[in-house]
Amino acid sequence: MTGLDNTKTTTMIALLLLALVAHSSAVPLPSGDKDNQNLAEKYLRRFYGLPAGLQGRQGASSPFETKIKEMQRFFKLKVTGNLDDNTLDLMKQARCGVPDIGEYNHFPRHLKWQNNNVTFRILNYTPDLKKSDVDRAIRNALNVWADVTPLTFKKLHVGNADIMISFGSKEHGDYNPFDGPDGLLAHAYPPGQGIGGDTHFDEDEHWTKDSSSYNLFVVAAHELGHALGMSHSSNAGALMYPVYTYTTGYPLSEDDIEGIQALYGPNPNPRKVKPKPDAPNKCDPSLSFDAVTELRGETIIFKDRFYWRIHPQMVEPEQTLIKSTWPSIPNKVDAAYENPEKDIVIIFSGIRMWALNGYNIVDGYPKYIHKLGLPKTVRKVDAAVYIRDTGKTLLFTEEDYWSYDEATGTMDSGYPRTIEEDFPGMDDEVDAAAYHYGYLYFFHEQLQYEYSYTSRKVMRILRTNSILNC
Ligand SMILES: [Ca+2]
Ligand SMILES: [Ca+2]
Ligand SMILES: [Ca+2]
Ligand SMILES: [Ca+2]
Ligand SMILES: [Zn+2]
Ligand SMILES: [Zn+2]
Repeated sequence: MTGLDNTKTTTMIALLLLALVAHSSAVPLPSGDKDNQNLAEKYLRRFYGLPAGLQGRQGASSPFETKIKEMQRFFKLKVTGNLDDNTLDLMKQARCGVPDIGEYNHFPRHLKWQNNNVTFRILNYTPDLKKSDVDRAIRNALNVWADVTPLTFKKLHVGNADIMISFGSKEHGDYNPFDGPDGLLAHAYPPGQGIGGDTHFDEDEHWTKDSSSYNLFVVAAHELGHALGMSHSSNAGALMYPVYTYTTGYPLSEDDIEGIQALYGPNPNPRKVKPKPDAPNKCDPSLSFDAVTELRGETIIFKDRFYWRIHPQMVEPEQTLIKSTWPSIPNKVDAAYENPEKDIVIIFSGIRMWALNGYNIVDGYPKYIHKLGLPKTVRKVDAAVYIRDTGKTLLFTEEDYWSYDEATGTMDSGYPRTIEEDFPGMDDEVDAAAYHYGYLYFFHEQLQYEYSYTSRKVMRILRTNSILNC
């Protein structure tokens, strides 16, 4: 504090405080809320065309509320018009820089290349990867689209190509700046002259060929979709979903294929591709579950490549790709259960199982399910449930079930027994099972059976998706 006496310091702090007070809006917000509000406005300006300038923050039908509702509709969140936790969480996720809503996209719709032979050129390389890895990621990303269309891609080394690909950070020459690490990952322009088709990656990201950071192939496949004329999809299973999610295997879903073929038609020499199914809809009356478990007070429901997370404090179940949370767990979960005493969740897929502690995979997994004492003839577990009152885990395999003693780590003798005999009133197979306060909940196809463990009978039959607020 040399050169400043105490009085001066106090005056300066007071002035600073005054300045802060003068800057805050009529309804003061704690600083965290204010940061969130700023983030939300930036997000809605960028992706939903919220007009720039001072916003009427509160009150019905303000532009802010209108835009937040638009975003909530796009992402199939509960449409509250408020900056609730689910909405804010989504705004914080890494994503593509292209706007979500057509009319606010800066470009006319349905642009496509007039010639099916499209050229591309890689102008510079990221230092994050070997040059050959970048070449391969871009080529594979283009092939994803070439597989299902008549398009072909020719690489140029000099001159002007239709799709000019480059890495850059912050302002990088198109007045459409990137933002440093995370947030915006890349953007691309729809087909057309000049900048049309050009595809830019944020060099402030760390690009990888695996799941350790942002995967260049996955992001490139998405961006090149824009470069071919695709816009964003609100289907969380689609490659054109705006939020980054790591996936393996052929990245297009049926929704993406439909979109690109509407522009270019199918491949006259179709290659065999296995499209990813679209995200399951929680209120589909024919919905069945793959697996259900508790996880530290939340309920986790697995279905196809996704899981729903139901938190007691959350209005809407949250749907996420399994791979985006646990890249090493297969896309299909057969069964899962929680042992809350050990604070562990076991996830089964085929003949292997993984253990989670919270959301983290425990070292030493996967292990073979036969380690539990199941015979080698069992190739998968249909459902698993831990009965707190007995310390036993029931494992369902086709029409049988087994009893595993968690304390001794051994399979109880006398098993398997048949589901039909021991659980009268139930179907003879189960998809998923849960246990709460003396009741077992068995899910099979579209139905959920509430079974009293003590009186050994079915008390109620509900729809499977009733636990998803449908
Ligand atoms: Ca171009
Ligand atoms: Ca960024
Ligand atoms: Ca980088
Ligand atoms: Ca199952
Ligand atoms: Zn995008
Ligand atoms: Zn750019």
